[in-house]
Amino acid sequence: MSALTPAADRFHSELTELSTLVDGDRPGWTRRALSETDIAGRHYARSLMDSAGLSTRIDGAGNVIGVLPGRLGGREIMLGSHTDTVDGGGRYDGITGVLGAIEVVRLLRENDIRLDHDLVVVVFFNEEPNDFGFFCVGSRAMTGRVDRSMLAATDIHGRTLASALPDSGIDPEAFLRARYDFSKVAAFLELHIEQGPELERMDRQIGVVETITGINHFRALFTGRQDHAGTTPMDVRADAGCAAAGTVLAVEAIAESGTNTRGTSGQIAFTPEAVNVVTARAVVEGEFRGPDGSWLQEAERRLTEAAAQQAAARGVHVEMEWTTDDAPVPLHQPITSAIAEVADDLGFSRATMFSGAGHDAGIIAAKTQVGMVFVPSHDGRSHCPEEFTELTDILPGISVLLETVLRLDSSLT
Ligand code: HGY
Ligand code: MN
Ligand code: MN
Repeated sequence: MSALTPAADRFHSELTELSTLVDGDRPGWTRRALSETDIAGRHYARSLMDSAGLSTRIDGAGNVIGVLPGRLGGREIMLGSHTDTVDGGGRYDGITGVLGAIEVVRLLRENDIRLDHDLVVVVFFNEEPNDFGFFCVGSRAMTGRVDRSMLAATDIHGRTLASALPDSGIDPEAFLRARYDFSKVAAFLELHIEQGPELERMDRQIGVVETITGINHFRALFTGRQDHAGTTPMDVRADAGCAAAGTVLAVEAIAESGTNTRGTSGQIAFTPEAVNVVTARAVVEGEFRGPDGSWLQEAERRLTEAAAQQAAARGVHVEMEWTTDDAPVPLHQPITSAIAEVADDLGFSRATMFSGAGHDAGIIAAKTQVGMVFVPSHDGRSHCPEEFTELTDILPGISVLLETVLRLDSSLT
């Protein structure tokens, strides 16, 4: 195995370089999709893919796709993750899996190992939620889960996704047609940091993901009446801000009623933003997550009702949109077993896990067999600037990724 040991220094310097391509006006390590820095990040990843020997192209949805041809041709094993981040995010979410996949390609080539399958590496466009209410945008386009109504979705300033995409070099019509032919993909693997505390708590090196959480993402728009904060009596107000606040608390209460369920209102905006004006318009965006699809449907129903009550009690109008409605995704047993076996054979401790984070792997799982390899996150922190994984904790993940590719290459057709 020693010849196939990931090059720690190389990986570390690339991780440093890519993670520091950040938006200087934002906190943390920010490289949001649809921004200049995201373009720079994907450009950098593509240059590494080119120099690793992949033939690269960008599809209609902004996904960077690199191919290392195999001996037999026509059948593929696909690896991938993303390079965009949340606002104020961390250095490891996404890029660990992108750089890990590129490292796998290099190790194969440096050791003159030619796979039977073509090895395809994908940098998925826009994995994190964008301002239009969508996430995993590139993988959805590749799997045909996008439509024209998505292009018409607006951000809080009224700009449409269709008008934002060209700034990232994406033609909206090409976006709708950017389907990938998954009939030739035998398996998909994604390496990722855990983003939670379980592996560290259990003192395990590798997480083998069994299920990826379901995510129901909402946007609630409350329209009330703008009035003077000092002269308008409480009983005649239509305060959109209060209806929004009641909805935020309903999200918390509903999420607390389930097992391993989560509810978060991560974004709220009041218009106008003035301390002495009753709020005319409020927008709350948030989501429910959990391992049980029927609970998510019930949570969706309960929140829609709660928001309607909060609005009606104040003479406020509400429009509730559920922009994504992704059921929990069980990953594929032949692939998860292969990952577990590889981890055991390489002498890494491991655990099977539930992923509370969403991933492109969950979208791709509708089209081919999918497995995910997790490595620990220090203190379980993620989506924050403190997000950290020791290099010595990442390298076992790359080794497992590589060895799983080798095994699947010989066992899958
Ligand atoms: O939001 C998520 O779970 C992921 O990190 N994109
Ligand atoms: Mn993330
Ligand atoms: Mn991620």
